[in-house]
Amino acid sequence: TDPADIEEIEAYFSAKTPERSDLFGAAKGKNVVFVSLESTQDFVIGQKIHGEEVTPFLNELIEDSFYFSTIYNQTAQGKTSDAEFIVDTGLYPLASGSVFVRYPENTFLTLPHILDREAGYSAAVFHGNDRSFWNRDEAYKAFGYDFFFSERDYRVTEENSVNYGIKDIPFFEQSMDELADLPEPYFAKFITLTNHFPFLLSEEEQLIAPADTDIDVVNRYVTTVRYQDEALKRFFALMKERGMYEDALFVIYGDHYGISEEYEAGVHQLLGEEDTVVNHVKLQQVPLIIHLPGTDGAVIDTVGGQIDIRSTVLHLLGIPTDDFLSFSQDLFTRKNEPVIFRDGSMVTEEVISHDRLCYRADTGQQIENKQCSSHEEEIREQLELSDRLIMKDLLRFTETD
Ligand code: GP9
Ligand code: MN
Repeated sequence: TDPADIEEIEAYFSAKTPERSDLFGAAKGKNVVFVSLESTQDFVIGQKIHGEEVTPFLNELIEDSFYFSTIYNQTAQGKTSDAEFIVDTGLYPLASGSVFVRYPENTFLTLPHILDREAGYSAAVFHGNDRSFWNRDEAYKAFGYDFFFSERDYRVTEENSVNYGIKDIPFFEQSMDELADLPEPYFAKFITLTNHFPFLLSEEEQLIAPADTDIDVVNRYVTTVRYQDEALKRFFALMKERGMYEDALFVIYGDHYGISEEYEAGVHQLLGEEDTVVNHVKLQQVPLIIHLPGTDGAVIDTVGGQIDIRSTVLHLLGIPTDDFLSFSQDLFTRKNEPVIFRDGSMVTEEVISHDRLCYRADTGQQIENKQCSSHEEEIREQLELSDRLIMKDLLRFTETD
């Protein structure tokens, strides 16, 4: 490796100086609890089907949370593992495959590493699937996780599981003892599973009737999202029961779309909207809810991406991000810069690019390509630098511990 590589990349980042909002340090020293919501798109938030809310618990939680209403998922082929990678590293996923599978031996500077180094946090992941899925058991070692609770650590039966494994309610219930035992302060990530394609749930467990669009996948999706919402409600109740709620900062985000383009007509039908390019792009939004007990909430409509979650959390924890090589920008001070997707398309507050065409974000009207192309160089540069950091394992030349 040419040492000029890392110097060039360091120079790129040192030209950017993060700002501080009044919320810098508002959650200092708190335990950090992440919940990665399987296949959860933002359109379900506040949505009603047959007059009933799909996410009653989250809708209520949002009242006293920071709800970031315009956050795009930036995942590619690595799906859940891409979301994890993006959030932990502030880098972009690869154009093909999953970093977890392709580069598990790399040196990365992740949220667990930073929290450990700056504030002595331990780090754990809770997930009901087999530990080798997405090569997590290997990747998590490089990512600085001290504990990984997976399928083998849960009591999984025929009745308490569906599809990929243990259902979300018993999953949270059975996680509580281990969570309570983690050395504090801790960073704990829960990855839900029940709301996974093809969205299966027995009729007795459906807390809302399926939707009635022409697409069955979409109709079922509503029921598994509703179930997941109930699981979150249970989790928060358990946190409160055990006196663990007050000391935690909760960060809840959707990992990627659940309804692929193939079935998307059902979503447009459900939302009563047209099947347009811009509506399709907007369906790539995922919820991001940050809940800090005792702090008033706000709806923040800044356009951002999953990549920004890391700096936003560090901001709340009072950890400066100035010298970290990442593309993450804290969402409380984020500038109107493009949110970049792996395929080179992007969104800003004003414009949306998709398949090399340019649209107005508000009306969806197609506009001249030059209204999008001013960002092209920056997009190429970011994706190229990110790829280079990963593929040449350049972070091993920086201090990570
Ligand atoms: C499996 C879960 C789902 O462990 O993370 O994976 P996905 O198919 O969404 O990437
Ligand atoms: Mn997923």
